[in-house]
Amino acid sequence: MTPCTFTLLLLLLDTLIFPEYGHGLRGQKRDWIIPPINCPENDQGPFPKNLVQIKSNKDKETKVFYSITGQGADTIPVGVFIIERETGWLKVTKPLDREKKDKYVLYSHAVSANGQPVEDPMEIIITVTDRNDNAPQFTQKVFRASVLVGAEPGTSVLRVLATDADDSVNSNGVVTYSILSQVPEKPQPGMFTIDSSSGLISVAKLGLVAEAVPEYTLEIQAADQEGYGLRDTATVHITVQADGMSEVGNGTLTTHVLNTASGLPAAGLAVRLAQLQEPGQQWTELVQRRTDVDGRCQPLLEPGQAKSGTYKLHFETAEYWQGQGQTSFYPFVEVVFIITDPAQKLHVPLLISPYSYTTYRGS
Ligand SMILES: [Ca+2]
Ligand SMILES: [Ca+2]
Repeated sequence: MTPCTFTLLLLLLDTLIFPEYGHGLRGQKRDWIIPPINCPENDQGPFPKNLVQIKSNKDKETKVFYSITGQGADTIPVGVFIIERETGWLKVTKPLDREKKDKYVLYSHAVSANGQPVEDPMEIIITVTDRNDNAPQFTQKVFRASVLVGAEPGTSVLRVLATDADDSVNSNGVVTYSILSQVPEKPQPGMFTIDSSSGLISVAKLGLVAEAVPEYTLEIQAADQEGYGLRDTATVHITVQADGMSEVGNGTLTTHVLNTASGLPAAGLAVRLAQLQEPGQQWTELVQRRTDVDGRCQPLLEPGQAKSGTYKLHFETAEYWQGQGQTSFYPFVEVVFIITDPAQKLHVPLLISPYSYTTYRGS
């Protein structure tokens, strides 16, 4: 019988015997494998609860007393594990939480009545085994995204994320995503799909028309245990966006923001539109937007909404650069302009770098 199967057998009997050395077999000590003791988390007791009985074969010759040291025994967290001095029963005193600590390393000691060690200290590893005691959690309750009108199937819209504190080695901590509902179900259900493992939402079918359905609302789910365990839901609002400047109607005010340092659209940048209340110096905020992955957002003024007057576009540039891991010379950028002809469409873009910005009047 190999030492390994020997100790395994001893564990099945709930007893862990100090390995015996000697017998002329040099190096045998290193070959001994003490298998970890499994202790499920969140056990409801009653406590203290027996885990394993530690035993020294020296007890045939002399009275043996047992003790344990290590994390969870005599160092913080003290007293999670105790051992009965005379019987050697190792016990756990309270429910464990794998998500806080998944392994304890203890040492068991055996001494004789006069306090002399009768064995070398034996390492005992207690592995806290997982239970599915955490539901997945979406990082946001509400997600927003936009997609261009007529987008082809396969076009990426947004990646959502849910986390689960349980063990990702088993299915307790692995999240499966799905779409529960789509409102409205026009022109048909299933316009979007979600990758069950990555959380990437993409267009599934042709037929996204802004005039017909300007916004879709999806109810999405994240569930553990292959999609059948604990779950969380979130809402995704997807705006169907007219294609840039070309399809924006007359009288609308639009913007886009370009990061000239990277040459890429500036996504996630907060934009606010305010109008000057004349006569006077009072600004009235009209609308707030956030740029999408294309650096664009829904029109700030819809057709027919614009009136003659003085307007101000406020761009939260510092927040954007912070998000890029950079600092900006400008805490924000404000562009003030006058609308004289409300029927004329107006496009006011902003090109930014950490130390400069440019704007112009487009159409
Ligand atoms: Ca879980
Ligand atoms: Ca758990």
